[in-house]
Amino acid sequence: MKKHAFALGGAGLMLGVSLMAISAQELTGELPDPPEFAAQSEPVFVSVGDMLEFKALPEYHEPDWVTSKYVEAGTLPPVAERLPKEPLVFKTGNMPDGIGVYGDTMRHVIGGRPEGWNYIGGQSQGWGGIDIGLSECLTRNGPLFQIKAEELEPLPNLAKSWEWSEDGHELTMHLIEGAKWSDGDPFDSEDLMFYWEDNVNDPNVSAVPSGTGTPERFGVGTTLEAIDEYTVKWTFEEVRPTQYLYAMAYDSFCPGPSHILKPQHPKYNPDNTYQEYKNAFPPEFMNMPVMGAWVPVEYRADDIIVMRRNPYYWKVDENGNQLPYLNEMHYRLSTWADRDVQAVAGSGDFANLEQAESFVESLKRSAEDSAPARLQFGARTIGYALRMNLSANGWGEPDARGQAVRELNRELDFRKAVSIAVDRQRLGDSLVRGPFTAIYPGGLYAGTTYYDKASTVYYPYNLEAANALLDGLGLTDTDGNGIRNFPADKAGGADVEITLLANTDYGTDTNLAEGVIAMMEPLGIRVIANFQTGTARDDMAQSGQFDWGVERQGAEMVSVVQGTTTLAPVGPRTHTFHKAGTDGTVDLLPFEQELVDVVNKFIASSDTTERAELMKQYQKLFTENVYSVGLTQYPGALIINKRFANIPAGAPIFQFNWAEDSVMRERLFVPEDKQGDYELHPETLPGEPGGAGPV
Ligand code: BQZ
Repeated sequence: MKKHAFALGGAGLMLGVSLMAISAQELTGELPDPPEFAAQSEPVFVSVGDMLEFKALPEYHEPDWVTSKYVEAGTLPPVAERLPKEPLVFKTGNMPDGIGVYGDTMRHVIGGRPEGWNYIGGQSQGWGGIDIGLSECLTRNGPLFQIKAEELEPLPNLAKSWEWSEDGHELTMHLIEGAKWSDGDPFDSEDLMFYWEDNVNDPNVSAVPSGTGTPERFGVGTTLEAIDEYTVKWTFEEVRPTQYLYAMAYDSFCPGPSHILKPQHPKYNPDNTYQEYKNAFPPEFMNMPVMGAWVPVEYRADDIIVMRRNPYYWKVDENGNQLPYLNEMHYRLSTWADRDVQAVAGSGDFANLEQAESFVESLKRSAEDSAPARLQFGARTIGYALRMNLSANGWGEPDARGQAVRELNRELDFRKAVSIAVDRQRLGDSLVRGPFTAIYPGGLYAGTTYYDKASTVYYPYNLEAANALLDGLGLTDTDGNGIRNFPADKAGGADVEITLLANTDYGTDTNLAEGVIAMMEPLGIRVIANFQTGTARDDMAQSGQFDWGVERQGAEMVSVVQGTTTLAPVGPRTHTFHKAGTDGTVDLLPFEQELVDVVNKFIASSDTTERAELMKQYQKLFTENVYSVGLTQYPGALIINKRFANIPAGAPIFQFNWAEDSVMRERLFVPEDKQGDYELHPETLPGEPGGAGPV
């Protein structure tokens, strides 16, 4: 066993005294408890029936101007004919400020940019709540933060009810009946089947922009069939896998308008390529039919997207008022950091304060009595990790250097060395000082339902041991330039150079990435920044074109039940940093196979004790094998302009979904005496699909 050590100089590496081989036990340490940080408000826990139900009401109402300008003019059917047989009714008792009034606008500011309106064809609309608002889904998870733990199950939405067969393999789902797209076209099971058959199950379509629209998201071997226009039946290999109900919510089962998408799909229009299908509805295409509360009516590149109320929206309050209360929605096309600034300053209305570098300034300005916005911190549900591409069989088509890096990534001692070379406390402090950040060892977040500290293995900062581990892997600096070299038979014995992918839309992502790059220097590893804007970064991450990536973690690390199939590579395309290679298989490492088995058992189980036990096994496997290198974890804060009413107490910025879903924007309203004059297209409705805009 070679026994070298590297006494670490600032710039280079020097041969020093030898070090004993290091055992795994010596590398572990006591994980410090996160500093105390109490969320500023707690949810009021209720049952689903306290929040909503589906039923016909004796009468319905709409804004007066809709009646006088459209219905009485004969260009729009009466509101009762525009609503489904049994609309979704929000219960007044669950609305903090009760029945609302019509008017006003919510002014979002976002850092993304719209690629187009074909969400199920894989196009992003720029995030920040646009797609969440447009793409109503079979079930709904965001508001689950206020559902009693013992009753936790996805909320009904486009699917108003469902029942399991005796043997637990079949789930019959009943759709809302008589609902319509925003252009008046009926919503029915044809929309679901087009999404399922011609997007999720068509490998030529990367269904939904986050890449989660894959068949395995709903279970290997799962089938879906339409029984009639308002009934579908799922058939699963597992018995009663309630887990998949979470996958039927945003972002992975939100059907698109098949009546205008199908004619563009190559299966129905052989003249079109898949790329032409994906791009058939560019951002300039106005009035895209949606099931959401607002319809895009104006788009100005790099400036703004304006949306107007959907006259066919299928939700009402208990007095029969058709929702939404807000007539208009803005998405100012700016940066994510500007979203925080504008929300605090009052020129914007909403922000998920998620970049820790903005905390102190935002807190200072929101503390003043005159502050236009309310800022409330929630639990620590934002976390970052360094993820390594673990595919060695071609995912992302690496060159020789890239292949050599991936083979290193698959070595536990390499991942351990990288992990213990990261000073997590210093990294967190580099973002913001104070009680916010916590050392995050990877895996499930501390403070969440399935977290178990005793199952969490932590390898604390230990630079000397890190270098010894790399020595043990035969990575020595053979040409004396201060950078270790691959073994001679790998990448021609070149310097160990690793690219690090990060999202330039966020200062936090690139700050953390820069920190990791700096902390790898004493190891004699050259990490090269590969910083890309949001959509490009997302595309590179989803297609495997990366060695390492610093990335904000998904909801699966917070709630486990949301995004469960991304916890391990249970299918060829379900995982974020280990997908199938060119032969269609995922070259799982032994511990990954164990993770897959644990996750599949979790999905197949409805026993809460067993599920908790399985997640302890998951956490131990994940952290002792450094599946990803946890970096830092901190709380987010919801910033919403004070004029809005019906904001649910304790709404987290990120838990089962983002706050744009959780606060239920369709129920928010502004009391008349507080309404601003922000509507850009007052008393107008969306026009014809593809038309010029509001009429
Ligand atoms: C929240 C969110 C709503 C995507 C996006 C963005 C994409 C990712 C992620 C967040 C933005 C905001 O997050 O940062 O606060 O408003 O939109 O969808 O980061 O690049 O691909 O997963 O949700």
